Amino acid sequence: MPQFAFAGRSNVGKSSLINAILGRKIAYVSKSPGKTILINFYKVNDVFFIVDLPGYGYAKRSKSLRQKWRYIIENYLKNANLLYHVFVLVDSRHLPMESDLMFIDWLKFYDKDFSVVFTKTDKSTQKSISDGLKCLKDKYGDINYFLTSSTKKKGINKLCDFIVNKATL
Ligand SMILES: Nc1nc2c(ncn2[C@@H]2O[C@H](COP(=O)(O)OP(=O)(O)O)[C@@H](O)[C@H]2O)c(=O)[nH]1
Ligand SMILES: [Mg+2]
Repeated sequence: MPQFAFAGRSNVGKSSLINAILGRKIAYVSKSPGKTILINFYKVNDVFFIVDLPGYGYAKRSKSLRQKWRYIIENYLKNANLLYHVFVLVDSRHLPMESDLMFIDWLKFYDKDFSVVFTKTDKSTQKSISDGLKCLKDKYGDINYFLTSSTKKKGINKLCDFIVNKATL
C-alpha cells in the first residue's frame, strides 16, 4: 500500500495534524518533545499508510540519539519504495530552520516527492507565512505547499483530498 510520510521539527504540530487527518486521537500529542525516535504506521481504510516519522532538530537531544534518528530515517527513505509523498511540516510563525532545509535536501537526494505543510496558521500572520514561503522558493524553486491549522481544522480537507487522490491514482 502507498505510504505518505509526515516529518518536521519536534513540536511543529505533527501529531496534532495526523490526528486531524485521521479524525481520531491516535498519534500521541506530547508535552515534552523529542522523546520518541520510532516510525509509526497508521493504516487508513486498507488503502494507504500514514507514516509518522520521528521529529528532528530537537536541540536538547543527545548526540547518540541524533545519530540513531539519522540512521532510522535514512534507512527508511532509502528503502521505502512505496513512499509516494513526504509532507514536511514547518511552523508558519517562523522561518524554516537549518534542519528543515537539511531534511528537504535529503528528500531531494533520495528523489522523494514532497510538499511543505505550514502548521499553526491560527497563530501566524500572512507576513510570516509569505516570508517562509519565499525562503523555500528561493532555495528550491516552485514547491507544493499547504496551509493548515489543526486546532481550527483549516486546510485539513485539502490535504486529505491530495493524499486520497495520489493513493488511488
Ligand atoms: N495554535 C496551535 N497549536 C497547535 C497546532 N497544532 C499543534 N499545536 C500545539 O503544538 C504543540 C505540539 O503539538 P504536537 O502535535 O505534539 O507536535 P509534534 O511534536 O510535532 O508531534 C502542542 O502543544 C499542540 O497543542 C495548531 O494548529 N495551532
Ligand atoms: Mg508528536
